Order: sequence, then C-alpha cells, then structure tokens
Amino acid sequence: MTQINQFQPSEMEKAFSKAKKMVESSEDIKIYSHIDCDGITAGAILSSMLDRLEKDHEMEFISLDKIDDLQLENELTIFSDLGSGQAVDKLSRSSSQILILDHHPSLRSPDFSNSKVQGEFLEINPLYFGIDGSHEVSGGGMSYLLARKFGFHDLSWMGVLSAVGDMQNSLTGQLLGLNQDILKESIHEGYVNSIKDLSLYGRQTRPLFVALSYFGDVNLPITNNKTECILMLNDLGIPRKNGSDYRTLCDLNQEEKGKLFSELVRMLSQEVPSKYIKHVPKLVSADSYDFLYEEKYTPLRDASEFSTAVNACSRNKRADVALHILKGNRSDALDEMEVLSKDHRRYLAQKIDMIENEDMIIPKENLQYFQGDGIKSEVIGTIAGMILSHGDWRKPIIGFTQIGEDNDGIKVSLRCSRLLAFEGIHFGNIIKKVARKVGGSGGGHSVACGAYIPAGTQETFLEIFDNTLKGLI
Ligand SMILES: [Mn+2]
Repeated sequence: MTQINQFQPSEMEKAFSKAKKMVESSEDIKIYSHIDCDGITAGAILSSMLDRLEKDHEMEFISLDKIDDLQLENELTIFSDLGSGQAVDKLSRSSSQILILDHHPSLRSPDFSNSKVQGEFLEINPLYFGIDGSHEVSGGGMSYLLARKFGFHDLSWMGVLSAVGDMQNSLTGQLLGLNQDILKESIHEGYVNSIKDLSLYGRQTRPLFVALSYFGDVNLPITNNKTECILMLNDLGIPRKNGSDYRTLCDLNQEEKGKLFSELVRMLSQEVPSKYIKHVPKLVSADSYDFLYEEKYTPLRDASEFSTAVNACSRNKRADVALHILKGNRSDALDEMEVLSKDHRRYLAQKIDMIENEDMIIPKENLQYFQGDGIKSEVIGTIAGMILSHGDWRKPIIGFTQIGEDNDGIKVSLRCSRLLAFEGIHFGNIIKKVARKVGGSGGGHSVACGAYIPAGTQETFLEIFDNTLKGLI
C-alpha cells in the first residue's frame, strides 16, 4: 500500500506535529467548532480522533459572535473552523493551552508569538503557508490533517465532505490543492469514489426529471418545469422509470449521460450571450463524490446531498444529530435527520412559494433583491440560491432578513449564476467592501457570500452595490 505522506508544506507539517503533542499531553479537552456543515464535520473528525485516543473531551458548536465571551476551563481548548478571525488569544490564561485549526483569514500574523499570550497558543492556518483557504482546504480538512498525524486515514472521507459542505468546489466543479490530496487519500482508502458527472443536485435521491427541473444557473425551458423535463427525457430516449421506481442520475449509464450532457449544452448555448458560451460545459459537468460505505439511494451516499442533510440539522439547531451520524450512528440519529431534512425542505418550499406568489423579487439596474422578513437568518442564503431561477439569472440576487430576535441588524445573502463568476466577478470581495461602507462586515465566495449590516442601512447598501456593478454585469 502506498502512502501519500507529505502533501503539505513541511513547515505546516511541523505545526501539526506540535499540535499532536499538545493533544497527547492533555487529558481534558474542549472543542469549539463552527455550527455549519464544515464546522460540524470538523468537530466529528476531532471527536472521533479523541475517542480513539481515549481522551476525555467535550464538544460544543457555537456561532462566531459567542467566542469573545468564552471562559476557558479545560486543559486544552481546540477551536476548529473558527478562531482565526476572532481574538481567541485574549482568552488565554497562564494555565491554558489553545489550538486553532481554521482556514478563514486570521486577525494575527504568522509570526504572532507565543510570548504575547499567557499560556500555550498554536494557530494553524493554511494562509500562513501560502495555501488558499477558500478553495484548497476547509476547516474539516485542517482537522483531518491533525487526525492524520495519528494515522487515522479512514477519517479522510469527512475531509471530502467538509470541503464540499464549504462549497470549496462550487466554481471549478473540482476539489483542488490539499482538498484534492485528501480526496485521493480517501479514494485510496476505499471510502470515496470520484465521478465526473452531470452537475445536477440530488444524484441519489431525486427522480431525474425533478433534478433537471432545478437547473438554475441559467433559466432554460426545463427550469422549474417538470413537464418539460419529462418531455426532454422522452425525446432523448432516456427512460424515466425502472419498473415502478423513478430513476435518479446515479442510475444512468454513460451513453445516457452523454446524451443529456449534449442536450443541456445545446440548450444553454442557445440561451446565453455569446461571451458566456465558452463556459457552458463547466455549468453542466462536475466531479461528484460517492461515499462507498453508505447505501445507494440515500442522501448519505452523495457528498453534496450529505452536506445538505448536515445543514438541515444545523439550521434547526440540532448539530448534535449530525454529529452522531458523522461519528457512525445509523439508527435513531438517522431517523431524526430524515425528519429534520423533511421539515427543512418544507420550510424552504413555503418561503420560495411566498416570494414567487407575492412577486417579492425587486429588480434594480444591476442586481435584484427580496425583503425576506420573517425568514430565518440561517437559511436566507439557501433561499436566495433557490429563488435565483425564478428571477433574472443575469443579475445576482440579494436577500435580506433580521439577524435574530435579540439583534436588530440585518443579514444579507447573495447568490449568482456561476457564469458571472467565470467572467471574473468576485461577489465575496465586492460584498465585503460594500458592507464596510455602511458599517457592516461581509465576505465569502464569488458565487455565494453574505454580510451583516446595521439596521437602517439597507437602502444605502443596495444603492452602493448597484453602482459598484455598473459596467460589470
Ligand atoms: Mn469552513
């Protein structure tokens, strides 16, 4: 068996060796991880690792705004998928050990010295080693690199899941850099299969004609129209059913996938302005990942569907359910996850219908937005992504909602067609600048990003955003 031993810079490898020693020398450990798919998966990797090492540990999933008020009480505190962007060093006490495994931009510099804190402090961040934390490694990936130091290579599949959950492959349709190394390792270990497939969501669980109807980067005749999808499959001679069961994308053979690919490329090429035609194949195909130990036709088999299920748990404040499943529970936790997923889908569908029926999408010159009052802030981005296909795919869509009951600030989420990003527009960078101008903060990926802005600044925010996009869209 060949081993992929050194896939990270040696300085980073050294940092993980140090982290390993911190874990080995501690008996009482607390993990704080981010409450999203990447963070929960990162937590599951670390918790599995500590179980095997027989180390007592507690796990807590928290939101970023809670970190400043923490009191560290354990011998070692690990922050995963968060901590870099927060003043965690200020929490340090003479008796405390802090380990940060994050991939977000850090408040500190790589030469931040241990002498500035009272206890022991180690922050491992890919950006310190010239590695891109948005596309090349996730929070779960960083946690896996630590678990890997102990030889737990079988946890690599979770490194793949966390990268997908963090949308690190969303633009290129591939896992790159360290993500790719982790993927290769999990393939090598027999846990994952990587398949070049059509870029449709719901490979395992959605009937193919339904999956097709959600095609959303560009509005096609099949978008949100299941009848058109059925007609299209008939025309291509692709059977919709296998006996009495609807076929899913994973049931198609190569020839059928080829026909579907060509037809989608043809339809898209007719629909998009000529400058976008060169990007069309990238919209239609992407790498997909099967978890080989999971049953076929379940949401756990496909990385993208699995990450949605984890998100359904976290957005209903039941990260504990996802944690149990990730750590191997396939009985009662799985039942609970199914219920949460169903509720999640129902909630999303209701809100989409509301926005659609009440014509809530308001166009501006270079963007469109909706006022999502009453929509839970945890799902405003998901809804923006789903509603894009009901608006104008040529413009980004922005959703607004209240942050929460005890905070009158506004949460902003933006989604756009990948075609805009292929043309070089990075909305994560734009939203960061615009949010700052109204006294807020923001960031994220080119096609999916968000911000928090103070109450009362929404109109100004929209005005500045619209002007910034002049000539770009
Ligand atoms: Mn993350």
